[in-house]
Amino acid sequence: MTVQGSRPTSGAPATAGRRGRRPLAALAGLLAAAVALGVGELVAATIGPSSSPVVAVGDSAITLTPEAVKSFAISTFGEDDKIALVVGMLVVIALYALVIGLVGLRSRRLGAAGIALFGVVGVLAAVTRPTGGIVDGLPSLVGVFAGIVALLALLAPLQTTPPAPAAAPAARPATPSGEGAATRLRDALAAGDRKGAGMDRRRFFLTSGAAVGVAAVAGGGGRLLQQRFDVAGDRQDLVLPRPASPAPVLPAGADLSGEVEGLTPLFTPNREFYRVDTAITVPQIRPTDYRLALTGMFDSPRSYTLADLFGRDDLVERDITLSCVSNEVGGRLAGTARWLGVPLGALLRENGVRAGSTQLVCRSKDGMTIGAPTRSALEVQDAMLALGMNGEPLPVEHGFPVRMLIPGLYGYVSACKWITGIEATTFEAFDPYWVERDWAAEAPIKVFSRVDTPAPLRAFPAGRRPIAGVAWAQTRGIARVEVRVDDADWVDAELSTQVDADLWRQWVLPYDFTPGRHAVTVRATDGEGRTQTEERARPFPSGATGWHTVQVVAR
Ligand SMILES: Nc1nc2c(c(=O)[nH]1)N[C@H]1C(S)=C(S)[C@@H](COP(=O)(O)O)O[C@H]1N2
Ligand SMILES: [Mo]
Repeated sequence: MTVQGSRPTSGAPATAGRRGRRPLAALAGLLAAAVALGVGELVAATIGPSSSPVVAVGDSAITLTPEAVKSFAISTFGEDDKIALVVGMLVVIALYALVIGLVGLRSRRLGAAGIALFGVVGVLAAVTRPTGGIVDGLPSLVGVFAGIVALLALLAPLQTTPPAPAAAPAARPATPSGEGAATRLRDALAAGDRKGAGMDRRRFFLTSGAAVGVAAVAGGGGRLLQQRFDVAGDRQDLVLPRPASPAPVLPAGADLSGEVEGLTPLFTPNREFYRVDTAITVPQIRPTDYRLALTGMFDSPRSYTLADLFGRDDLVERDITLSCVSNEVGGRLAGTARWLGVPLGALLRENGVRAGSTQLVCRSKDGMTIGAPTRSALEVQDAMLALGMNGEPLPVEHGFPVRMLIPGLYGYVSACKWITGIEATTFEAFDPYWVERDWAAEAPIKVFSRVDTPAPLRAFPAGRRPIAGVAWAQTRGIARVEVRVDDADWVDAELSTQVDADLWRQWVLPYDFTPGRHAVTVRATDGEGRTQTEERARPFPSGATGWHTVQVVAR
């Protein structure tokens, strides 16, 4: 390292200044983006959380993302897939903004155009969402306007010299010749640049401080104000009606999780229930605003308020396991709850659903479309429009105030959350969201089993301990679960008492583990005698298959 090198000769300040401006220009881009996003949040507070530029772009990103990437996101980030998406988006925006700042240093017009482009993306995303309207573009529009103003205000102090003379010295070879240095000095002086760097640092940092303030106050305030759309309070105030038909009493031995550590309990607490949907902001529906409209192939379709549904005298309470088509072998995208709801078949019949309808297209507040077979909706026992989950109104993330459930079908073809419409139609007439993305139009649940304990690769003392897990095949039930350790023969596990074919069953097999590594494999057979196939298949397009094997270590 040379001390001389770090302190350039007299001719260099203009060059160094120009270089010194670059990081500041990049910072200007970043701050301008922050102002744009912050102001966008503030305006979104007047329209609704889903008009927020970040949310709108994120929603569109989810819609446009190829299924392979989405499956990867679900299996990698699980419930945090949306957080991962938003963080990823913010990183991309930040990088883009840094570049815009640098571009803006060369040409303010291009810089402004760069931010405007970013706004166009936001506006397009917001207005083209399935439930988007023209006003939803406003937050992006106003945000971008504020962002451009901020960018220009931040770049101005970096460009106190007219561009031409400032650029000229830098273009010259940086020879330490007296002639070049003199010219540069003259240029700099002519430009009225007393610091020799062509910028006003003090003003830049003052403006930056103001930009940070605007971004933080508008963004933070906007987020706070958006909370007025939250319906958590309204949900708290609701009192669930009593079912005309309560859930059957659980038989003894229905839940073995108290006896076996690590075994999945029969009922999944609401807070732990898996969540899969495309909503970055959870749709908020006020109970008093709620309407369910039946349309299409009905003789006398009507619409229902939440009070209509709550006030019915045919409400049922049932225990049902729900599972996701994206569940991998051994996966945890399944849960069991005690649901309270309106029998779906009765509701459809009283509206005169026509015999020609093969598909019910369910629409949700967030614009999702889920297509369920009309026949299943009519004939599957305990298919319902659920209002309650484990004794509470549906949690907001799980579809408040109303969702559909049809035992025996994966969630993406039956379990529409935040449901606001049911259109009776045919499979030929309409491809719902997932089918448009090439998932199977009809998707009955495949028989599935999972080892919960011993946990993979966590060593335990050799000797006797239970191997245990769950298995499910809704509507058909589980008839048998077999376990194989290493290359030994299959052994039947003991099953928890069956509650109903729509619920999963726990299974337990006490086993004497010798020291060392062991491979534990499970396979289940459903009530119709179908045993899980060993053949591995990915979740796409109609559900994963294959035996779950865990590698365990006894010491
Ligand atoms: N409105 C809406 N409903 C939806 C979805 C969605 O993305 N949007 N996802 C479906 C899928 S794929 C599944 S597996 C279940 C999951 O329900 P849960 O989040 O309550 O577990 O909801 C279904 N209903
Ligand atoms: Mo799903």
